[in-house]
Amino acid sequence: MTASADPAPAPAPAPAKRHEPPMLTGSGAILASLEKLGVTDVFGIPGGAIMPFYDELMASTAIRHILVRHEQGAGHAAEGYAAASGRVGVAIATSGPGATNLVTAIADAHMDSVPMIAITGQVFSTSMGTDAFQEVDIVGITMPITKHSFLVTDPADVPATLAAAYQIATTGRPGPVLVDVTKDAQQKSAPFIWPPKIDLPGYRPVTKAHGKQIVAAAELLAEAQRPVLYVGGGVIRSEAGAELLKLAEKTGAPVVTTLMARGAFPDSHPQHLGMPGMHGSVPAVLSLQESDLIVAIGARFDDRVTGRVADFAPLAKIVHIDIDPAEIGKIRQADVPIVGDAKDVIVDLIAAFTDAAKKSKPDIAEWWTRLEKLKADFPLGFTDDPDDGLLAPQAVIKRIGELSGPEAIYAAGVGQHQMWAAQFIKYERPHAWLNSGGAGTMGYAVPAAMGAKVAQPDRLVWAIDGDGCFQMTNQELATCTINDIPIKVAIINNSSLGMVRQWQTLFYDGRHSFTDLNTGHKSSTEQTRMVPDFVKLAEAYGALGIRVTKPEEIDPAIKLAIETNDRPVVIDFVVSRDAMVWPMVPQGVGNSSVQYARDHAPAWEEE
Ligand SMILES: Cc1ncc(C[n+]2csc(CCOP(=O)(O)OP(=O)(O)O)c2C)c(N)n1
Repeated sequence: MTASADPAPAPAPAPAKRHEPPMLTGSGAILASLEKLGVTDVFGIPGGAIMPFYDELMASTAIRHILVRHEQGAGHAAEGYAAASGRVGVAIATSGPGATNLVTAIADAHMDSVPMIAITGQVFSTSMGTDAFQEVDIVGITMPITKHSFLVTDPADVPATLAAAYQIATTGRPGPVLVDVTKDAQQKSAPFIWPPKIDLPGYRPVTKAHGKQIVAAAELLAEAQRPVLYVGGGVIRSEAGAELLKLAEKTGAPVVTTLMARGAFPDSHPQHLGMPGMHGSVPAVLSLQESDLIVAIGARFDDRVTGRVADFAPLAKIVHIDIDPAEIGKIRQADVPIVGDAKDVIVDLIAAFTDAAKKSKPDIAEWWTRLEKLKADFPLGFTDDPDDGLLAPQAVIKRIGELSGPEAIYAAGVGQHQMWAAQFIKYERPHAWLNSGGAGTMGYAVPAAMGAKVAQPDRLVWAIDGDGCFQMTNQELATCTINDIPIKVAIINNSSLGMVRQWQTLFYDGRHSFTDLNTGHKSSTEQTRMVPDFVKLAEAYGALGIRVTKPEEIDPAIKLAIETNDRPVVIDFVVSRDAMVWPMVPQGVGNSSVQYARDHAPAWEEE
């Protein structure tokens, strides 16, 4: 046989190796998705309907789970984590009461535009609708308080749903997204397919604003004689602090920062007038009232800022910049509406203003003369030596700020102490001030501080809390001690639900109906039982507890707290119960009648 001239037939090509996606349980897919999204810390509590996921979570080396003591704590911790770092916060709960315990924090995140993912277990899909044990329709309950709520019943849907949840929570106007996963979807397996691109029909947040609108805004700004930059929390969420500083310095306009925006513009800057609104500084409140142009940036004309809307800034034209088109014109008609991301819009506005200012030479010197007079006439102040011989709460808070500095993080509860913390601590950078602005949720401070400390372990983190608020979520001190999260808590203990008491004093003829908490003293001579004893409570939780009753003890206690990092610290500052938050514009009244202090202004005219 001779060899054939024909070449030997080539071997049949091996079938191309198909890359099979790995099979994962739904629980494994939740974990893998979170890891893909770069999540490194989550807060939660297990229970029946979320146990398959917790079983996976135990083995994760990439994700730290912090076992909280109440799901509300998980929610606020996720919020604090997000607000301090700009990253998404994640909270986990079981079905039924676990999920409903998250609701307050979800609503809070929704009001304050906090990027958050809440993952809840749901009963078996076959049991849904049967009033099964621990069944609630958490998707239905949370629909009005989330950007979106998903129900997952098929493990194959887990990756795309979590990718979408992340996208929705963190883009456009940030906010909370809930992902409810049935127990069978957690247990069953499916191929894990990570979506190459997330395309959500109907979800297209606008970030880049319309050029014509920017030019129109710039022209108004160049012509205005009494402009004000009214800055809201959107500037912090959009990381636009540096751009805002440039805009302010370029235009020379005064800046006011809302309760949600403290730190968006440095308090030390000479163009800063402080916080506007119900407890705002007189210069901030009156600058808006007298302004001829308000440039609102990431702010929403909240009723606590506007007072009686019909009387708010009657002479001002409005440029309203917001990423959420639903905010524009909601409360006050905008002359120039601008939908876009604050950072991008400000950059464009600076360029357009530079051009516009060449044509029309802005002159705001007279405006500044007026504003400087307001600043000089109405500085923020307080009575340093209350009649009852107890500590001045404002002095305590001021010293915490001075001794801790601008690099620290301050999370407040809700009430008088919150307003004093907003007024008397100097904020120089975004993400230093965390609070519940929109919902006003008592109990926010301790868990939010815990979350902030997890996100920013190298920063000093204070919870500035009221004796009422502290009693709503103080159980998270156990979480802090066990998980080595050494936060500092300052209880501004006025032995009462102080802010409500203040309203009772002013608007209910001093009838203090059910606002006495019996946690502190009525005066330095009339000492009462303190229930609970916050120092003993702190010690029971493994924290260092300190009580401060005299002015000379304030600094040493704060310094000791700052130096103590092997456990949380709680300082019980026993303060005067009669101290009031000033200035004040009461609800339903025009802002021009801002009252500087109780005896310093004409009587209010209520609606
Ligand atoms: C969950 C919740 N319940 C009730 C209120 C109404 N509220 C607003 S401030 C306040 C008093 C807070 O008291 P405390 O924590 O002692 O702070 P203070 O005003 O004394 O500084 C109350 C009851 C609220 N904001 N949140």
